[in-house]
Amino acid sequence: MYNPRFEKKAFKKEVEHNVKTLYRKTIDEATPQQLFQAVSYAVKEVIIDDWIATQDQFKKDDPKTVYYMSMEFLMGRALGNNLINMTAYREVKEALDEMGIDLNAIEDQEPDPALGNGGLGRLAACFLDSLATLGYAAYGCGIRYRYGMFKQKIENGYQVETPDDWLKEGNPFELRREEYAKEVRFGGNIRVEYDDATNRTKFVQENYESVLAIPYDMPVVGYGNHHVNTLRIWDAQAITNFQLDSFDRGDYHKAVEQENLAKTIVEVLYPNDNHYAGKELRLKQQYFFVSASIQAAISKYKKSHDDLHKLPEKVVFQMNDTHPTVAVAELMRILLDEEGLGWNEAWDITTHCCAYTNHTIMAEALEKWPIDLFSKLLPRVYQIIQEIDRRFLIQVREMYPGNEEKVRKMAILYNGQVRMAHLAIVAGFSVNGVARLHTEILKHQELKDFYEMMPEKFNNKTNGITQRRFLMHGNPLLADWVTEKLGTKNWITDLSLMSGLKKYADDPKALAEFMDIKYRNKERLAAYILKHNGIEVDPRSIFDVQVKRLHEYKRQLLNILHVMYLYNQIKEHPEMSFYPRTFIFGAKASAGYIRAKEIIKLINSVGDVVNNDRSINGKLKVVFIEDYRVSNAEIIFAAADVSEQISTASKEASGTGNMKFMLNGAPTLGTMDGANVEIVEEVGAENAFIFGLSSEEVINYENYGGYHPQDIYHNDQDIHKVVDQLVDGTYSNGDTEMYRDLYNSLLTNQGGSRADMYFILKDFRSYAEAQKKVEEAYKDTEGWAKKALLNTACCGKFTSDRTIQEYVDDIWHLDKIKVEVET
Ligand code: 26V
Repeated sequence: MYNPRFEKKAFKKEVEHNVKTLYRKTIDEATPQQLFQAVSYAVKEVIIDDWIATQDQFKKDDPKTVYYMSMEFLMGRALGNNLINMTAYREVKEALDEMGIDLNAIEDQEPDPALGNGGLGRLAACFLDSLATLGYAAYGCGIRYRYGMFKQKIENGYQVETPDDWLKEGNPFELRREEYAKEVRFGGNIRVEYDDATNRTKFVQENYESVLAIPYDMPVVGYGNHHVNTLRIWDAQAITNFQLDSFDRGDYHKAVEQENLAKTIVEVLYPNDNHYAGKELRLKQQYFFVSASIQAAISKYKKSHDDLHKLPEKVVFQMNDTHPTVAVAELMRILLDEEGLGWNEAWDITTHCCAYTNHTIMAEALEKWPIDLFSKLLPRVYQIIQEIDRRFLIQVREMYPGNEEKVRKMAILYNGQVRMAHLAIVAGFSVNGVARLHTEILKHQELKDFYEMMPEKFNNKTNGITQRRFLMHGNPLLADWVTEKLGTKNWITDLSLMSGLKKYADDPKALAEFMDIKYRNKERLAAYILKHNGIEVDPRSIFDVQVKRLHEYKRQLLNILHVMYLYNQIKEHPEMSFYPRTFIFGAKASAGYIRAKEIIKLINSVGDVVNNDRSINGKLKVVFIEDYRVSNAEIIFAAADVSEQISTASKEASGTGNMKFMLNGAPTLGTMDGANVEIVEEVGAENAFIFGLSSEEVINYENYGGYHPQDIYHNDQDIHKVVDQLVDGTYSNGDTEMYRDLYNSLLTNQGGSRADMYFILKDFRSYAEAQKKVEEAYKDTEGWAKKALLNTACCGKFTSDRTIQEYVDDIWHLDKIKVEVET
């Protein structure tokens, strides 16, 4: 697709012009960062035209719009992605080449916008990409954190966190939109007034603190369709001019407090993944961006519509987990208190506008706010939740007369807490899980009572990923090969076409080409590892990769214990045949998650011992890639031979890394968990390596008090040895205490949590056998190539384009837009 607006001569001129006006420099004098800025502004220039055209089209067509409400958007770098989606990457690369500028080096100057933790935030980013590509009207609504996900350094094998100052050099793609600012109020008390004129009770919030929410808009460029949606993230600012109630005007303390409130609210992303801590500031963040976003959506609606009853025809709020669930009460508040609607009308509108996605069944991630804290911070919102709860419980009692157990289990307010998931389910018209197995577990275990009472709300939307970033941008060699083999580029927007590659599964030439591309990507990763870790790895070895957040349920510990086992095997049987392996890890641990940090240290310690043992002839290497993030993920997926997806069955809601590996031709070594189940269904069991307990088995053990890891420890010599090596100093320079906690976690019950609650020892043998099968399979070069290619060929289902189309068909019912631009 030729894009005349990136015509080389004009584009070069534009870059030169930008370097001159921004920095008073010539191209030769500019630093790489300055070149990044200059190029980005040149790209933005073109994006803006499409952005305006898209918004004009919205005005004409008045389409239904989805507001994707999320505390996290893990967008990754914008420049390369925008160029890809504007179908200008190649041209711009050439233009810059001619100026002596290397586009890759320029891209590396961009900080990763890391406004998310992991799966949930990256999913939101993939969804925005697909929404724009499919031509739907959508806003991402979130927070413009001053500091995103921390940067991870590994010092002496330990994780050290440093702040992610991502805005330091300025963000060329954002637009500050002061004129759309909204006020958000916290705390104080509610005065009830009777208004004789209207015959209504009024609720007036007094003595509150407030902040001004200022939106920053970032363009979200669709692929090749001139469609540009908006990611709107809110910054907070103190209210200085029209501040303060009259009685405390001049109150210096209050002014300072409001200044601080504004600063702290958006200061930093909570770096927890799957762990709820009940921090007041977190609730402030939630209400802050939710209130601002809902206010903005309503003002926008009212500009061209006069009947709020019809809001559900034009607006849908999708709540990404329970984090934005105050949205339902905030919408009620606006409809009741500001728009003067009655309860029933307001409730009818709200329950047709809000939908909820659940992303985890981990009990420790469920949001339950202490009523005390909640009602103090959000007094009016709390009153509304009380009324929602009161009316809901009447329904429960009607349906289950005399069953007070049901009432207790389902109440929104219970035991001094506000249960956000219950609120989301009661007020939402749709509740979805993120993979088939996950949704089934929700329906029949975690949310059983709700499913029984309102089955029509429940539905599944298996996650997906965008092939634009994770193949076109991350793996250009394979992307070009796919285009050549399929004879079309259409897979870029229709991933089901990948199935056309199946016919090459027995074609030796095609298989060799496929594996040659894999090899070149492994060389690229090997160079990255040498540069960043100083470790030499052999691209001919099997690249066995586990990259994801560090969490016990994801079982990085199982992986590294198995590496320790292999090392023992090689040492004990030096003559044994062993195909060289490189185990690659990447993972951030939440800063306060001690055990996760111990596991990082253990991985690095095992690496130190194994990588420096000359006696094993480099058969085994262990690499921990520092600061795993979107930008290096792209390089890692492209280079992987084996995709480690080894969570305890039932714990990983879906996983999305699994799909990125598959797309890039890496077979899954995994449990029957999350979307792995559907991956195996698509690619065939013979092209994956499945092991371990099933989710039913795990749930059964859990319901009947766990299992006895000691039995395994005492009966399996290899396991015994590996577990003992945690405390015999092998990996800790003789220190027997360094990994004592990990050792104990596997063998002894500990206040409330069972020994080996993630079934690591239970699954160990089965994992080791599956690993053995990987080795055997890899030795058969052509057989392996076939498996790898079939993974790429069968990944069609896992595009986020498919996921989004299902959300549109079943939940959102959006209208498609066609943006017309003259070129
Ligand atoms: C939860 C919490 C709890 C409160 C403190 C901060 C915080 C931050 C994030 C979360 C979200 C945990 C849920 C989550 O990330 N789930 C992941 O969602 C992915 C996308 O659906 C899915 O692929 C992963 O399997 C699932 O773990």
